[in-house]
Amino acid sequence: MTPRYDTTTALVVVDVQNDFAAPDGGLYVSQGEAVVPAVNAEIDAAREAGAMVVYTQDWHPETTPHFSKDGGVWPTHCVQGTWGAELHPDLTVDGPVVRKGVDGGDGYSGFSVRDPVSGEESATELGRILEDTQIRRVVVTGLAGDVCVKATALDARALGYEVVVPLATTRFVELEAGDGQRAVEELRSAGVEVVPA
Ligand code: VGL
Ligand code: ZN
Repeated sequence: MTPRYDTTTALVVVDVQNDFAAPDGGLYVSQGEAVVPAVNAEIDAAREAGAMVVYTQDWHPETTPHFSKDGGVWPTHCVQGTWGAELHPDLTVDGPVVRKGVDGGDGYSGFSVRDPVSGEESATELGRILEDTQIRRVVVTGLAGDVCVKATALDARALGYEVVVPLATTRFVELEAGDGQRAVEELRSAGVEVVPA
């Protein structure tokens, strides 16, 4: 089901990038390519209603404690300037793109960056973009549902927005089996409206 859009609603499209959404991507999320038409349909609905669309892009340096080769948990993905970091070629792009992870932090949430060494958090432009346009409701879509979509939706809730996550527009990476189901429960307990696919 498509959430309703209006000028106080923002659609946030999280990390629909080749490394997550293409079968030969560096951190392919199973069925990740299936989110592209589903997200495009949301983008069309949002644009028709005059709602803003904002994109995030995972944008890591070559070396970061985010990657398993450097002591983290993830295979190398979304390295700045590479094919894998590009937004999926079939995604409709019409709005600002906020890059995260740029400084070597994990950058899970579109709203904050965390310094990998000090652990200190600071804000990205996403929060300011939503404040400047008087947004009260945020629809969070994209990849991956149990990582960056979850972190972005939880931060949006913490910032006081009404938050909707349509499951048809996301897929789970499941670093550990059950992460997807746990993410849905966590989102629901935080007051996020999780729309069944
Ligand atoms: C993501 C794992 C590592 C995501 C980003 O976009 O969900 N997942 N980096
Ligand atoms: Zn990443």
